[in-house]
Amino acid sequence: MEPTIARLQYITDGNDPQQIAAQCAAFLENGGRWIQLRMKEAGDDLFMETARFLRELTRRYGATLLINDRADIAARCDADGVHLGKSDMDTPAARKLLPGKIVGRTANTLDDVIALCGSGADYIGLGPLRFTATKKNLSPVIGFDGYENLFAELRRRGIVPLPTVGIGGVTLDDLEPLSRTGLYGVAVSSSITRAADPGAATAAFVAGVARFQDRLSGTK
Ligand code: TZP
Ligand code: MG
Repeated sequence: MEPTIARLQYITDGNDPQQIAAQCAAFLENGGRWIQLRMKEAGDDLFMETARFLRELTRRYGATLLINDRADIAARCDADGVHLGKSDMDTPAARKLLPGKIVGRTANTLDDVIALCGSGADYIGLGPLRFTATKKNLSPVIGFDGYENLFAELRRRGIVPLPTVGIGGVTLDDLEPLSRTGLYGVAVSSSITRAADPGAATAAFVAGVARFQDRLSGTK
């Protein structure tokens, strides 16, 4: 059976387990059901400990937990899958470590998206929409027109993309225009993490995604 890919994905920021736990709890309490644990500067033990904690927490809510970059940590904490960048291990290698789990991949261009279709991955994170300080070594911004043109070109070529979530500086106000482009959903970090009230921000995103759900790809 195909895994269900959430239309709202929360990506953690920073390397402080207490902060991550509090933000993830707020996300889950307000209806979020997909968390990607991204700890770029944590050592293995801290990453593993945080992953195990979030595994317990997400299970209580029936939520999905993905681990960024590290299929080995995903396997050890029994996460639901891994999100891999372009320079990480290939999808077949990840599948060997994580049989039956979700493998997501990053794309920044039309060519990346085309290469990932039929690659065995389950979903694509495509970005950045705009500049964001959350990610170092950011690829060139795609923008709203960029997404629209990219999906139009896929249609022109008769290519049906994997479920593709937009990422990179996504705000609440972006949901409406993004829902017209051909995206399946969004992945958000700072608009929730850095909100004055991450729980209220989550609730607004959950409502926003539901509001524009009919226009998102895969629902037409
Ligand atoms: N990949 C592309 S942009 C990005 C990642 C992980 C960061 C997303 O975070 P934010 O704060 O929503 O821009
Ligand atoms: Mg990566």
